[in-house]
Amino acid sequence: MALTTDQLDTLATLAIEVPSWAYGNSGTRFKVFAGPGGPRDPFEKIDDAAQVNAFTGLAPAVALHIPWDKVDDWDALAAHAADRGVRIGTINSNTFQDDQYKLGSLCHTDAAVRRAAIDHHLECIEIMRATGSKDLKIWLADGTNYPGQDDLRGRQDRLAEGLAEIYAALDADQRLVLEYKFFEPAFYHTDVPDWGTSLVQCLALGEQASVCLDTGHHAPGTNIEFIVMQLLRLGRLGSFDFNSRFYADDDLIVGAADPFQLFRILYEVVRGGGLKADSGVVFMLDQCHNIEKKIPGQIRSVLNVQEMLARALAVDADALKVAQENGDVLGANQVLMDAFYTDVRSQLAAWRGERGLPGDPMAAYLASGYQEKIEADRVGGTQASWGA
Ligand code: PSV
Ligand code: MN
Ligand code: MN
Repeated sequence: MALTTDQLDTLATLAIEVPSWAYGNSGTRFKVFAGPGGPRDPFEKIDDAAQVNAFTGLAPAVALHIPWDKVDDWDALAAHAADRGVRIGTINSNTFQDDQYKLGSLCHTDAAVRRAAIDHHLECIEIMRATGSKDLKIWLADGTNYPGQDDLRGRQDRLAEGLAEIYAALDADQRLVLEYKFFEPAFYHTDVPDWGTSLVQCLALGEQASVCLDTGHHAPGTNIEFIVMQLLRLGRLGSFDFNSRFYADDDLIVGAADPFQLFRILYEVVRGGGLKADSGVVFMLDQCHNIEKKIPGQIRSVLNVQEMLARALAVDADALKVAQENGDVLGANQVLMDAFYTDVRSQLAAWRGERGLPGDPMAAYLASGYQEKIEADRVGGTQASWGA
C-alpha cells in the first residue's frame, strides 16, 4: 500500500512545535545527567531546535517556557529564530516552581498569590505580543494532597475567576489553551484533572479558549483517541503535547512506548479535520531527553509523528465506511490494521529527497558535525529543571 500524491500533499502540511526545554538537561527526581553541549541560553536552544527543522523540514516552531526562557530583548530572540528558519510558538506559563505557589496559584486561597499568578500570565501575553506567538498554554500544578485540605468547589470558582481575567487580556488573534493532568505534583486532587474540566472552563471563557491534550496526562488504559475525536467534534482541541509513557508522566519520545496508540490518535486527527489549517490544532511535543542526546531525540520524535501520520493517512476511508455500514466488524478492523502495518519508510525517504531534505535525517544530522561542535564549544549548559 503506497501513499497517493494527495495523501503526500496532506502529509506536507504537518508542522510540529518543539519545546525549548527538550534541549536543556533534564532528569528525574533522582538525578539530572548533564549532557555535554547543552544550550547556555534561549538563543542556543533556538539554534538546536533549528537543526531539527533543517534536517526534517517538520519543526518550524519552538515553544518557550517562561521564566525558563526569559530574555531581555524579545525582538532579538524572535529575529534570531527567523534567521535560523523557525518561529516562536506557544508560550508556556509556569506557576509551579516558586515558594509562593506551594498551595496553588490561580486556585490559592490567598488573593495576593492569585494576583501574582494572574500577573505572570499577563506578562506571558506581553511576551506573545513581542514574539508573534499566538498561543498561551496554561498548565497548573494546583491541587491538594489530602482530603479536606481545601475546598474543591471554592478552588474551581477561583480558577474560573483567574482564567477570566487572563482571557480578557488576550488580543483577538491570540488563544488560551488549558492543559489538564490527572495527578502530580498533587496526589489527592488536581484542579484541572481531565478534559471535561478543561472544556467546561474553556466554554465559560469563550471562543478563544481550547483544550491542550498532553498524551502523558491520563490514567493508564484511557482511550485517548476518543477524547481527540470529541474535542475535534466540538472545535475545542487547541493543541497536543505529544510524548509517550509506560507508567506515569514519563515524557518519553512520542511513539516510543505505544506506536499503535499514536496511530489511533492521528487517525482521529485525520478523520476529524485536525490537519486543516482552520482547525487551529497545534502539534507540540512535550518531552525530556534524560539519558539520550537531545537533538537526535527530537529528530526521532518528529519523524515518529510524521511516519505514524503517513500510516493514518493511508487508511482506505471508503473501504472503512462500507465495512462499518455493513456491520462488517472484522473487515473494518482489517482496513485500519492494514494501514497501521504499512511500512512507509522508504516512500517517505524518497519523498524527502524530492524536497531537498536528507532521506535519512537522523544519519545526516549525526554526520553533520553539529553535535561535536556544540560539545566542544559550549561549556556549562543550562538545566531545563523539569522532571515531572
Ligand atoms: C506538566 O506535566 C507539563 O506537561 C506541562 O505542559 C508543563 O508546562 C510541562 O510539563 C513542562 O515540561
Ligand atoms: Mn505538557
Ligand atoms: Mn506533563
